Amino acid sequence: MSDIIADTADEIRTMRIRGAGRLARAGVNALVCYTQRYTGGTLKSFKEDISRAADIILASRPTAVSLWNGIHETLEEKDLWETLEEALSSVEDRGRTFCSMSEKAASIIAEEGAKMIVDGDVLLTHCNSSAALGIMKEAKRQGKDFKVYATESRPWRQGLITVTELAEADIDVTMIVDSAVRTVMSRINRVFVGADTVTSAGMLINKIGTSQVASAAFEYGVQFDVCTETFKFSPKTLVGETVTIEERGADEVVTGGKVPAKVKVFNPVFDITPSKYINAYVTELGVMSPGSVYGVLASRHENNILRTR
Ligand code: RI2
Repeated sequence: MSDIIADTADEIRTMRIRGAGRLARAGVNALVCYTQRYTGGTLKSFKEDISRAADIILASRPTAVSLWNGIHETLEEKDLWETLEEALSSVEDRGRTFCSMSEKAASIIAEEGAKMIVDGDVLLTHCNSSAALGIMKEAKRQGKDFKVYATESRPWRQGLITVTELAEADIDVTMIVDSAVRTVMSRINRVFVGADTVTSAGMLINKIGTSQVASAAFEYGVQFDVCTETFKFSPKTLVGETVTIEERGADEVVTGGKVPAKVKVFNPVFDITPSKYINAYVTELGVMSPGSVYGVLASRHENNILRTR
């Protein structure tokens, strides 16, 4: 398989490309580049090759449904292709459209979410979500005066990226360790987090620790909002599939990878936040309740609900 497919899959697997939105666009873009460079084959060989390429990209990380949605959107017309030329232009056009819609969604979310921030707000965010940070940067650009607490987000410490980005945007930001969330919650009046996958029942799958942030927010009566493009809504959950939670190696948890003898390490990357803790999903279609997710998915997939697997 070509370098662009293997290299992109490797960059996603090793988290050099990360963040659910970004990795979906990178996976789709790899298929587009592969297609642009495809020479000398037949329609039959292209169909086999692009399916293999898609499988390699999809196997890179299992949880964020944005990648699955992006790849499936790009290859949606596969059964209708009649010539190689038609196949090549379909993949290119659909892939480019997915990436540009995803980027446009991010800027709409930034505008929608920024409306929710008022002067004096004290926000909390977890891990590193480009959707959540886009909202904060837009609110700052509009001149709003607010503060942000950001978790460290062990084991990868993506919180460092978050605080760096916010400080560069001149936003008042304080970093905390993950276990300080309950301690600071009395100072917080709104939580903004990102999403890796949202189920048809409105449950959130996001970075490990998100559900603890949500339950602390619930306990303190703090608004907990999820910032996400609707391509992170999972059509697979419409037909009863559960979401695979990625587990990664012990070396990410134990410094230097040296685990003491007889010690096991469990390193789940994401967790599940029940919909009862979530006030709203801030999306490119507007701000919606967890109960609205089913309707968005059902209307989008009503004709091919059984083909979502
Ligand atoms: P955006 C990240 O996962 C975090 O869980 C973050 O909340 C989510 O993706 C969404 O990120 P990881 O790739 O799409 O760091 O909002 O495991 O950037």
